[in-house]
Amino acid sequence: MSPNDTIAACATPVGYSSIAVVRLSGGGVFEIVKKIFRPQPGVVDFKANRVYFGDFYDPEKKCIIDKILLTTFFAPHSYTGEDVVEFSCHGNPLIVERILGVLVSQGARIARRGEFTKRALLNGKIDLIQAEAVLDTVYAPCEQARRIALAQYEGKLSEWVYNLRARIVDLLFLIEASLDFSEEEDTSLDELKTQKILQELVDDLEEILKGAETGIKIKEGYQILIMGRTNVGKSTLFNRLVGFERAIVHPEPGTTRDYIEEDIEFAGIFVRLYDTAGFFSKAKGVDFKAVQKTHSLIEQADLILLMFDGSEPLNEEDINLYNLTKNRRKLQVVNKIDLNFRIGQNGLLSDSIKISAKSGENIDLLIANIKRMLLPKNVEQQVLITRMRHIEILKSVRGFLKNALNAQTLETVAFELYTALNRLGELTGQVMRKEILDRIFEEFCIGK
Ligand SMILES: Nc1nc2c(ncn2[C@@H]2O[C@H](COP(=O)(O)OP(=O)(O)OP(=O)(O)O)[C@@H](O)[C@H]2O)c(=O)[nH]1
Ligand SMILES: [Mg+2]
Repeated sequence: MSPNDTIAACATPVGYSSIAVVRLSGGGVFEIVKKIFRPQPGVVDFKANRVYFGDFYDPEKKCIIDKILLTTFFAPHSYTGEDVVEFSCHGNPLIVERILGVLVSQGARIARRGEFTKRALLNGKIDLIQAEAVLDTVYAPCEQARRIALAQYEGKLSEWVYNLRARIVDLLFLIEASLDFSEEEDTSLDELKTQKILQELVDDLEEILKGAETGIKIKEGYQILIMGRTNVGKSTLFNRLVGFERAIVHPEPGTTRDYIEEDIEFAGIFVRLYDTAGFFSKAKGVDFKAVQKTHSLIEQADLILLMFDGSEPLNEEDINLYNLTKNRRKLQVVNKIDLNFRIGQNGLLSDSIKISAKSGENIDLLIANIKRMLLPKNVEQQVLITRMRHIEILKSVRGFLKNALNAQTLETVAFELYTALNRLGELTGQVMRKEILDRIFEEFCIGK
């Protein structure tokens, strides 16, 4: 089928809602619109970027399906780069079905997953990184992820890649010139200069790859473990952070056995929070099992909230726990500050945060500290990568540039640089491989 055939899909979720939006894009949009849309009197022709009120009409059954708003976009100034209209109809699945049925009977076909965005890519409206960012914008699980997705959609990461690309091209140009006219002095490239440029490129790649871990975590979620001996108030804090009575809280020690987890967003970060069984070294039977379960989570946690009971003196169990988690990123949290303060002063509590999980006192402070520990300081200014596909490509580009650094001849340097450029092209979509495109657009929903 021609790439310019006309595609239709509902862009809003299936179900009852105040409105639903059906999109139509392609070469035959306005021919179809003329047959199925009856604007209110006075409208003679359609202009770009306007909204028209009128009837959606079924020309075969000769009846009105719904009163709608029609929004117009003319090629190339639309999302897909083609003529596009959006029908805002009442949000009833029956109406949407009828509208799509009429559009198909008038020559459109139902769009495949992500096909609108794919057309935007093929028509040069956006590059592949931006297409992926569209998806990330729709599915961002937290404020930070939304911010990064938007930055990528606006082209921040692409810009970074194009800049790297331009620097490689410049270097190649110098090398080629030097190879072609090696006798002429002013074009000859000295080895030190090549090495210096290559090293700068490698350094920049190292830096962006270093930030990738943060990017992936922001998108996929940080794991935070609440730990402490029995009864210090772990489940009380857990419930407070998740915002409802998820875990049982009880004055008796040993209440929580299996760990409990909830996905939440706080301070703009997406987090999987775990409440665990109270830890004690001489646990037996089912308590021992519970402690083992907690143990299994320590390694994978991005942050441990190690809790202490401020109303009791620090004891051996507390110290054991502190030592057990010594090499992990953690925050000491002294709980129950609404009671008499008996825990005393101890070096290991010197930078602890004092809270009352029960009353909520200082929870804001705790959250601010969690954010400070998880997110790098300048995260808002950083260009972050958030996809394995990007990481893999940039790692391989770094590999080619390192090969170039170690190459013996300028010809080999040039060869490695060409290979690096090719890989970078895959990142932005200048080099397109069908299976990669298919995999990316499979993740989209229909209508996007
Ligand atoms: N006064 C006061 N009591 C608290 C506070 N946090 C928890 N508690 C009480 O301490 C007792 C134990 O709380 P939990 O949240 O069940 O403690 P836990 O650490 O989950 O206990 P286990 O699951 O048994 O290890 C309950 O009676 C809570 O109401 C607090 O900040 N102040
Ligand atoms: Mg508990």
